[in-house]
This record gives sequence, C-alpha cells and structure tokens, in this order.
Amino acid sequence: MLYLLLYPLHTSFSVLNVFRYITFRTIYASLTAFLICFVLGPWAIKKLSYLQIGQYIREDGPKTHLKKAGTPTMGGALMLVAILTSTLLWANLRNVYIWVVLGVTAGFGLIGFMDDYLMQVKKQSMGLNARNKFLFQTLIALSAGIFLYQYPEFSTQVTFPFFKNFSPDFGLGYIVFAAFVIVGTSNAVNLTDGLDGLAIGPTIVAAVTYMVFCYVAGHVRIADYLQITYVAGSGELTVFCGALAGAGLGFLWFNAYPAQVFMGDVGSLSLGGALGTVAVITKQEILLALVGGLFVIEALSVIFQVGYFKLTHGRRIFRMAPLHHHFELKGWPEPKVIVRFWIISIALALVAISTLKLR
Ligand code: 57M
Repeated sequence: MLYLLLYPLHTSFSVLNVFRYITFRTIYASLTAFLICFVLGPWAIKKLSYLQIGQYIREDGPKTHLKKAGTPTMGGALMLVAILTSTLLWANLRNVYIWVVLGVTAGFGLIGFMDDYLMQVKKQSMGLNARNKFLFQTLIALSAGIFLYQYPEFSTQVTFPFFKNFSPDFGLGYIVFAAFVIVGTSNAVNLTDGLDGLAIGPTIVAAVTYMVFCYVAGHVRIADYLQITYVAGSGELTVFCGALAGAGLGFLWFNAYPAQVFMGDVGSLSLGGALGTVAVITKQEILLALVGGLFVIEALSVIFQVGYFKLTHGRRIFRMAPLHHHFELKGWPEPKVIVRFWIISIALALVAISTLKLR
C-alpha cells in the first residue's frame, strides 16, 4: 500500500524513491511484522489465557509435556495478523502473486482457526475432523493451482535442483502437483509443531532462504546468469517472505523454551501453506523438500512409523513419532532436540542455496 501511495510522489520528494526497492521494503516488512508480534505478544497471551484457550496435553505423550498443560495456544493468529498487515503495507498490491499467497495463507489460517476454535473454545476434543480439514486444504490449494495454471505468464514446467537440463512440463497435472506441494507442506509443518520453537525456527530459516530465491527468480538478469527459471513479478514475494520471517522471529520470542504460547493449527497450517505457495510461484517446488527438509523428515517419520505399526500389528521403528518425540524419549532434554533440529534445518538451507551455483 505504501508503495502505491508513496512511490508516485518520488518526483517531488526524491527520498521516496527508496520505495521502489524490493530490498528496502523487505527489510521494513520484516521489522513491521516482528514489532507487531513482539509488542502485541504479551497482550495476546493474556487474552488467550483469559479466554482459557489453553492446551490440553495428551497423556500418552512424553511425560515431560504434562507440565505444559494450560499453556495458551492459537498464538499463530497474531503471526497471521502481523504477516497480512505488514505485507499489505509494504508489498506492491498490483502484483497478482502477492494476492495468491495472501489468499492461501489466510485460507489455511481460517481452517486452522476453526480447528483450534472447536477444540479450545467449544471443547470438542478432536476439533475439525481430519477428512474435512484435508478437504478444505485441498480445495484452497487446487484453487490457487487453477488460478496460476490459467495465468498466461505462468509456466507448468518443473525444475529439479542440480539438473539444469531436466524440467518436464506437467501440463494440466501441474494443478494437482501444486496442490500436493501446498497441502503437504502445511501438514508437515503441523506435525513438526510439537516442541517449543521447533516449527517456527525452521520456518524462519525457510522464509529467509526463499527470500533469496524470490529475489533471484524475479530478477531477469540474475535469473539468467544463475540459469534459474525467471518468473516475472515473483520478486515481490521477497517482501512477503520478509514479513513471514519477521513475524516468526517475533513469535519465537514468546514460543522459545519454555514456551509462553503455542501457535496452534491457525499458525502451523497457514505457515506451511504460505511456504508451499511461495515455492510453487517461484518454480522452486522440488527445492522445498531440501529447504524444508526437516519438515519432510518429520512427516516421513510418521509415515514410516504408522505404516510399520500397521504392517507388523503394533511394532515400531521409533520410540514415538514424529521424530522429535523419539529423541525426547531417548532422554535428550527438549532444548537439545530443538536446537539440533534447527541446526539441521540451517545446514539443509545452505545446501539448497548452493544449488544456485551447482547445476
Ligand atoms: C499436531 N500437536 C502437538 C499446539 C501446536 C498421525 C499422528 C502422528 C499425528 C500427530 C499429530 O496429531 N500431530 C499434529 C501435533 C501439540 O501441540 C498443539 O498442536 C499445535 C500444532 N498443530 O501449536 O497447539 C502438543 O505439542 C507440544 N508443543 C510444545 N511446544 C510447542 O511450541 O511442546 C507444541 C507446540 C502440545 C505440546 O505438548 O500439547 C502434539 O504433539 O500433540 N500425533 C502425534 O504427534 C502423536 N503421535 C503418535 O500418536 N504417534 C504414534 C504413531 C503410531 C502414530 C506412535 O509413534 O506410537 C503424539 N502426540 C502427543 N502425544 N502429544 C503422541 C503422544
């Protein structure tokens, strides 16, 4: 909004020329989102506690979690407000990709909100049922896929990191592929969100990594030089990723061990949906498996555990899935699991960035 309001005045006030730069707007989008979470955090936590939106803790989980009972949840709603407000303030609102990513983020946030609301406020123990949750997620993700498919400048080719000459065209199948990436990422982030700061740390890392990819993919000369797919207009998503990273940092302030608040599904589903959509628009969909590799590892640990459990009628690969519970039950203190998982996510992000040169 500020871009549309202030940049045109640069002919009279040359200082306003700075609004032209994506880098400048990204920095201020990050700071704005950070400050919204940081300043409003204590008020939101008090409000959530007052409304008794406190977490119920499953008794079959690691016993160390029982002391977390009553920690307010749904803190993700504040992150959502920060991301949306900051992006609306700093991004160029004539850019269509901004609206696609905001639409998916808000839509997934709404699904998460309904789930949390039913569980925490209406005290329905399971929230939205899993099938409905998946159905709504798929509908939103397919709508985004269809919109992008029919958008004349959008390519349905998929590029593979490390293989510069392999980029198959998925054609109509791209819509399903895009939906798979978006819904899959959303659910993987949700599964990871089981220890203090465990989901938000790698989300910040992924947002910062995609800041680089959005900028590069949206810059015709840099994209050409690095031989990555040029997506006209995708550079503006750098601003969105900045807001995502900033809101994440502000939330981490309160979610750091020992957490004063959890994000809830309203946070985890929307953050994952946002990352998936950014990956789709920048044509770096496959790379997300590396950038968000920690989410993939967590999701795979659940798939293997449940599959093995069913096949063997009750035997397990891990002490408990998702993987973070396995290490907790092995006796690692919670902060150690969290920080080590962060370290892995940073290392994977660095490998992902290296693909800009290795192809
Ligand atoms: C949500 N939610 C946390 C909080 C957060 C298929 C199955 C593997 C699904 C999985 C599952 O339900 N995962 C999705 C995980 C919960 O956190 C809330 O949920 C929101 C995210 N959706 O924001 O509101 C608990 O996680 C802890 N937590 C923190 N700090 C945080 O910052 O400590 C969360 C955020 C919170 C808190 O304790 O209450 C969760 O774990 O429930 N199910 C599981 O993860 C379960 N695994 C399981 O049953 N594994 C089985 C296999 C065969 C399926 C096995 O390995 O034997 C475990 N979850 C729990 N206890 N809590 C099992 C035991």
